[in-house]
Amino acid sequence: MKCLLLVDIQNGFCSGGNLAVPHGEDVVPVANRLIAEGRYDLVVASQDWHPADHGSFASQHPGKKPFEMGTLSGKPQMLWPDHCVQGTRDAQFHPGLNFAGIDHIQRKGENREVDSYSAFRDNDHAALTGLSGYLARARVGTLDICGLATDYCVKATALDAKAMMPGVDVRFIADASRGIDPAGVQAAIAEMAAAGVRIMTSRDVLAER
Ligand code: VGL
Ligand code: ZN
Repeated sequence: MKCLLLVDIQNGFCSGGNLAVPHGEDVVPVANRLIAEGRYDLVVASQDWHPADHGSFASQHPGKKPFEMGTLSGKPQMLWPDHCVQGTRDAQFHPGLNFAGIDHIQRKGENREVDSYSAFRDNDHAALTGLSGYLARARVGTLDICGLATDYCVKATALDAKAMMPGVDVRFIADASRGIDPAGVQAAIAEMAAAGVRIMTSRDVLAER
């Protein structure tokens, strides 16, 4: 089974969003092409889904500004602008994304005490989202990962896929992803490659027939 995992392609990470990734919306047509022509058996989308008082928000830390480091449950935490609050437009999938082509949605980041970059588990690794069990039950053998943001949620999701799903061929689709910081993107790609994630383009994937 071949699965496409679309990470956080939400308004909040696109232009006009509360935590906009530069050119984030550019992943939408590429994702749609992969959904339509990628011959996937399964398409899963993760959704950052925070309560309004989530502890990763700088607004919850008096005197702190977004993109400063702070602490959350005693651990270092990048503090973000309020984003992807449950039930708001910011948390909705980008309106251009082929929503009807998505088979399963995995929400994350609902516990205010811990952030969850990965679609598989919280950053402290204490609680699983259930995605690894879902993909294992579906007998997924190839997992293609793309979306937003390469240097945070996409990277964490790909590394966890390698760590938690031994034997699964995990691939990162570069042109269907965008990152927050260019240096961070380069480092993230190196880290994923070192962990055994295969770095691909949508062209490579669509040429597999
Ligand atoms: C993300 C920071 C905070 C992401 C989510 O989707 O990459 N980054 N929440
Ligand atoms: Zn978030």
